[in-house]
Amino acid sequence: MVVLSHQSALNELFLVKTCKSTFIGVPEVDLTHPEAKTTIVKACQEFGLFKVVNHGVPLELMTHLENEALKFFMQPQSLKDKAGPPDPYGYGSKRIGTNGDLGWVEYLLLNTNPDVISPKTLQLFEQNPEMFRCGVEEYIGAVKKICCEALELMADGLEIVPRNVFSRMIRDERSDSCFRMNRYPECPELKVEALSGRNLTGFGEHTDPQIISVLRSNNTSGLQICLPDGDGDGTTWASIQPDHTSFFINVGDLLQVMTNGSFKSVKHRVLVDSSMSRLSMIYFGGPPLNEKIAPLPSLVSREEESLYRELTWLEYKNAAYKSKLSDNRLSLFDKS
Ligand code: GA4
Repeated sequence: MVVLSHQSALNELFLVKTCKSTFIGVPEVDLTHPEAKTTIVKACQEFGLFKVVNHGVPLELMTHLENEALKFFMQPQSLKDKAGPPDPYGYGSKRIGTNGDLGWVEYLLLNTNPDVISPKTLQLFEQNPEMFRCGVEEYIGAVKKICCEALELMADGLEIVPRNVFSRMIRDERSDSCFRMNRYPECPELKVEALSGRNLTGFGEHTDPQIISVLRSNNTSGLQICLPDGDGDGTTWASIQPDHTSFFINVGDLLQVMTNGSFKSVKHRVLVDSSMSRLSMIYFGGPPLNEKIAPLPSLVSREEESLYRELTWLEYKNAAYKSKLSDNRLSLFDKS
């Protein structure tokens, strides 16, 4: 019999039953294509996710930061722990948020305002903290640009003026956005017979609270989205083919609210691969904390059609951080 070396760690909290899931092709968008606005709107309404190709961000810019992140994660645990626990920013391992969620993941969560890579995190890049800081800043600059272009195309596609109705919140210097680097270590134990038919949860199912998220990962699979039409038991997970040259953009809760439910804040999760580690970097674009969020008047013809009430991002964010990962946070906006 094979003895599992990490059996106690691979406890029920991480293991999920393998359920039927297939790879789906997600809509691909070239932001410079004349039809881009139509494809994006359709994708946001149907899936809440699309893939950005031909974006012009050099692969080296992505791989440079990925390598810096890997250098960080390869350090001894005791060193990494000095950049934690997350408050919510900083280094975290296995614990996600503060309400008992666990995942087979280690991560660095950073606030994106320039001066907020905390000294405790920065000091860990002992050999070259500046290199890391520059890598992060350069990467965020590039991703933020793509994010704003996509948001402007969404406004065009929805025929909303001005077209910066969403992007202005991200461009605002008080924008409360964050950046996350996740490493999902491979788990060879998953191959042993005793665990056949089981998957390991890297990051449990959830929706992103912000406006929009831009993800880039290495070529290890794991990301799954929940499809709108269930197969009877209500949940169908679809795997997303990784593509280290592209970005994946998904709708967040605030964008679902502002579009009055037309765009879907897609439920997603990450499962662990048995033989390859997954490294992902995600930019979460959020508005300033005091920004009032409600369905846009131009998308609601009569008051009764408005599905959500108004909240500030601060109110929503505070409530979100008190919730469990899989909670339905959007219900806080519900009118009824
Ligand atoms: C999900 C999206 C982002 O990763 C995140 C996460 C945050 C965290 O890891 O601290 C949360 C989660 C996320 C939503 C509910 C709360 C807060 C963990 C958690 C259980 C950084 C975010 O903004 O919200």
